[in-house]
Amino acid sequence: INNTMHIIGLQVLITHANDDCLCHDVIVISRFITMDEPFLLENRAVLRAMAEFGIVLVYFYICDRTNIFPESKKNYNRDLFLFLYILLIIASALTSLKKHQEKSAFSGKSILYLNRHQTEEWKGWMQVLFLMYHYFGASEIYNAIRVFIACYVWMTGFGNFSYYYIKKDFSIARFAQMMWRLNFFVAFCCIVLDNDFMLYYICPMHTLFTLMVYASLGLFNKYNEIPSVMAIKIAGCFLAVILIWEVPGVFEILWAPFTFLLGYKDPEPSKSHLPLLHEWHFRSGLDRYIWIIGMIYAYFHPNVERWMEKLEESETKVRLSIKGTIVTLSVLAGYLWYEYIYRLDKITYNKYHPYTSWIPITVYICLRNCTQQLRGASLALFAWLGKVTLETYISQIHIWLRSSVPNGQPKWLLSFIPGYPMLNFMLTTSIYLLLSYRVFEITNVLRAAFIPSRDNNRLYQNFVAGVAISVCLYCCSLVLLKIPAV
Ligand SMILES: *[C@@H]1O[C@H](CO)[C@@H](O)[C@H](O)[C@H]1NC(C)=O
Ligand SMILES: *[C@H]1O[C@H](CO)[C@@H](O)[C@H](O)[C@H]1NC(C)=O
Repeated sequence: INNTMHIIGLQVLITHANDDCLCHDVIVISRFITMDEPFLLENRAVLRAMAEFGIVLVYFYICDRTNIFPESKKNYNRDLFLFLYILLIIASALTSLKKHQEKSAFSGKSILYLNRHQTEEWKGWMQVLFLMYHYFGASEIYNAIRVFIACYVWMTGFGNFSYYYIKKDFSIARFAQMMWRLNFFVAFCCIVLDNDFMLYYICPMHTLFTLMVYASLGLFNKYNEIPSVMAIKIAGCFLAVILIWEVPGVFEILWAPFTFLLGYKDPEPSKSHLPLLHEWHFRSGLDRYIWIIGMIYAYFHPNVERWMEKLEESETKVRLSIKGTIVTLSVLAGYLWYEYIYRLDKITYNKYHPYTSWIPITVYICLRNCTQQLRGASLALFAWLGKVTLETYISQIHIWLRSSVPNGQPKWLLSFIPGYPMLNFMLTTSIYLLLSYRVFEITNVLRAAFIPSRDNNRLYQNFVAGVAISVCLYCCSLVLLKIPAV
């Protein structure tokens, strides 16, 4: 009876608290500390996700910052590299080829030519090569990796533009959810492993370009439908990029106040003389234009889709000749790009990259969508991998490869079975993929728990509480760090 009274009392308190909301977080925390059973049961999924996340981070620490598990050297062999990649494609084609029947929104006749499966599959293709490039140290495909990163940034522009343009949802909650998705996991990795944010350069880069898309569409968003306004906005984006990246000195002045966040110092002695912002300048500069290209493609997407639908309905002869021309032109453009740009050495290539990376992207898009069959099919295994690119990107450095020291580039491989490189590859890869996928789910569970979609007041409360708790923890750890020194 006592217990029930207690619970009823609490419940009353909580309903009351919910009314004016102010002390909601305090109540939640006190219920947690007192181990209130209904509370624990009610929030089982969230608590479990938090506990699991903690365990994952401990595992990260053990693998990368202690010497419990040995490390081994990277070893590149083109034959093996290609063998593994092609094997994966074959396995994936045999087991996970999917045909989609999503119809176009306009006439309902032809298959939608840009769908999520395709973009995710595209990410998967690239992610696998990107990861294998790191694992085997395949430095000969450096230029291809630069193109892949450009593709991701292109998709950031494309996806975010389409979303904001069509849904017009510029709400704080939606914005916070996106920032959470991009930065939650990486923030904890930085804290636990004492790394700079820039070690995971993909995250700040995508955050920046997402912010830029958000800003360019969000400002005066009432007028987004007017083509001339949109043209001015796109031109504004180009001008901003030219000003920041092409005019010498502007970049440094603009970003200097953010050095604490975006600075990076490579512990490698040969690179430690570089200015702190060098890495940020280099990485963000490589893909400075491609997000705008992604926005432009997204803007014209409905027109192209309508045009393609007409094409599918036209006479066979006309259709085949138009498609034939497009395919021939794409292949030719791709070949010329490969011959004259891709094959340049790394340093020269990087100079041309910002201005030419749209070529392979456009060629891929044209070829991937050229027939209805191709458009409608995708490999689910690659799409699955494409969904967790962010997590696999971050985790690889610590539980698949090894950097050993704070801020270190992952130069070694994590080795559970010394002497058996292939078996070890299999084992570490399985654990690594499993954990990455789990972290992806955990991020979503926690996001739903901490960022309410419709209640801005709650969101604000959570934000304040989060900042307060972080400051307290930071102070505690500062004190703890001082103790042994005394
Ligand atoms: C916006 O871009 C980020 C970074 O690539 C991505 O994670 C997010 O899903 C995009 N948002 C939408 C709505 O496509
Ligand atoms: C064709 O497919 C890709 C993904 O494979 C997609 O991103 C692209 O937008 C599609 N087509 C066009 C013309 O945009």
